[in-house]
Amino acid sequence: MKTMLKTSAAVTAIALSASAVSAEKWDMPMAYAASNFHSEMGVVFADKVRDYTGGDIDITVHAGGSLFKGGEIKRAIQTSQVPIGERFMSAHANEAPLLGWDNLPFVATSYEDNEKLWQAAKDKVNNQLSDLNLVALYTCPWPGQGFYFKKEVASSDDTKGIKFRSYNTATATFAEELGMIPVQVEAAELSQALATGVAEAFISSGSTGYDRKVWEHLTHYYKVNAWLPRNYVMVNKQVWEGLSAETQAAVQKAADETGAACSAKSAELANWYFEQLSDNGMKVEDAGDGFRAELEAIGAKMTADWLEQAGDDGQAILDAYNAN
Ligand code: PCA
Repeated sequence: MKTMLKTSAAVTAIALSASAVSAEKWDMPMAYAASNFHSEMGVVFADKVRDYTGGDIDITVHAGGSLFKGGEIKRAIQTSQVPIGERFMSAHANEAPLLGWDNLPFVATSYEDNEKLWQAAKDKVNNQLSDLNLVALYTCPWPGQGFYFKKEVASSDDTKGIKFRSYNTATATFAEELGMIPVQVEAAELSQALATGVAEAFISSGSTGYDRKVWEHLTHYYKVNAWLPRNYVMVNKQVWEGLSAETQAAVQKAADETGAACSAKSAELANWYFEQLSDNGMKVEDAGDGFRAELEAIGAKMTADWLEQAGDDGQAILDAYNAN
């Protein structure tokens, strides 16, 4: 009996020390404002992970580019400076064109179609991310993308020479096609760029315009709804592969639930953001027919360019999307 007690005490001690050793603290840099729904959902995810792993993984969210700037987050994860983080997926399309799958103008402009496109793209995107030493846990769409200006714009005649804040190579191309001068600026630094005149227009959702209070500098928002780009929460591949199957399943469950909740939140907020822009004095309207026709022509060219860069995999994604 005595021996048994001793043995069981020893087993308990080992179990305790094993769980103490396996309890991991993960810092999770995120690129966008702490009050933005993406970042709030990052905190929901962290809470779920803590819950479903029984405290084995304890994630601390660092929003707003505070730990690593938006443009540095992917590399920080790839090189194991942090195990996990979040970023805008198509910002990485310069390195891996396939990751621009969600940046194709006027291809999938509702949440439903955007989800359909993601289902068509998912396996290929995950293969691509694996080559980059990353594993995506969940993705979440921004509301539709439209144009912010500080004057009325009826066609490209009105956009020539404007300094345009872009967030990836595709939006820089869009700007150039409209005769504008692109400059890449992080969302976290957007208010400052507008205040100092580094940028005087940009493309984004109502969400980022609201977060950055752009009505302090700009006057017009055109609801083009060109695409719904996604953020993704990614983890370093070795870190992921080092987890037990049970822990992976717990983290993935947290990720699946958070991804679905985040997407629903985005849809729920889309019009609310427009109301906030409008309540703060901006003119929020649909682009005029002439401007829209120009944007659609540029969009078709951008999709053709993407297909050239993304090759057969890109074509397969669009084919699968169109077949459904
Ligand atoms: N907001 C982010 C990306 C897309 C969006 O709606 C930004 O403007 O940087």
